[in-house]
Amino acid sequence: MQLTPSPRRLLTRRRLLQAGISGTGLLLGGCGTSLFSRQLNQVFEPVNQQVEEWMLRPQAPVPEYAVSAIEPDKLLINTFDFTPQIDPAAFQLTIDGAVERPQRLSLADLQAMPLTSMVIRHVCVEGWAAIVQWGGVRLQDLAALVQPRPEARYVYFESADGYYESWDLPSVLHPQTLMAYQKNGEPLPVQNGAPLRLAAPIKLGYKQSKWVTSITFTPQLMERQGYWEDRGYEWFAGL
Ligand SMILES: Nc1nc2c(c(=O)[nH]1)N[C@H]1C(S)=C(S)[C@@H](COP(=O)(O)O)O[C@H]1N2
Ligand SMILES: [Mo]
Repeated sequence: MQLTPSPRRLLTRRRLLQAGISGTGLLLGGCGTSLFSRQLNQVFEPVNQQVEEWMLRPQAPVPEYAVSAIEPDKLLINTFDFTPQIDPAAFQLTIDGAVERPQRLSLADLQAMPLTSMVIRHVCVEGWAAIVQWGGVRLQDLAALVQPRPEARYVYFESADGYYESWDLPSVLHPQTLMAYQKNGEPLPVQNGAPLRLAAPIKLGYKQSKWVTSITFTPQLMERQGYWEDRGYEWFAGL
């Protein structure tokens, strides 16, 4: 695993545009797909054909709900131990591992990236579900920034409370997999994972790490797979 300390790169919309990533459309808009493909080709070629293929394979978006369908009282707090207090001004997200350009991003850096908002159903294996709106940055956009190497197959998420998770790369690159900093149109509450948590309609609740501090691309799944997985729960946990 590469742990090169990277010089801090300031993420601006302009820089994203220079990298060939536009803020609109991406894989969700049918008419934007070919333009996005061309832009991605510029970003990746010839670095990473396998990852590029996954990014461009059309992954059907999960249908979303209307804002009026949000169920604010149904999203229960589910935290295995304690609620870490993270100073948002000092917060840094590390993205490293099998990537060409490791990054350390502040909340301001993340908020300067295109914001995606979605209203989806959160499903916990413990027998409850809630329709919730999440707003944040697509993992797909973060991947385009760090440029996963060809051997990257899995992604590990470490959290400030000691929670950890691993995901398959295609699910990470799904257009509705977000690093969220908003819930129901407001800044993410600390109990729900502030400043930054995973949110996606394609996996069960326990895959959706709160208080994420680092994201690491890896060639292999390690023995340590996830907090609940290592206690007997299913790893893929797709919905
Ligand atoms: N860091 C961390 N992330 C976590 C958990 C946790 O205990 N710690 N619990 C998981 C479970 S089981 C669920 S259902 C959701 C709950 O998210 P919520 O508390 O925002 O409703 O967070 C997931 N992410
Ligand atoms: Mo859960």
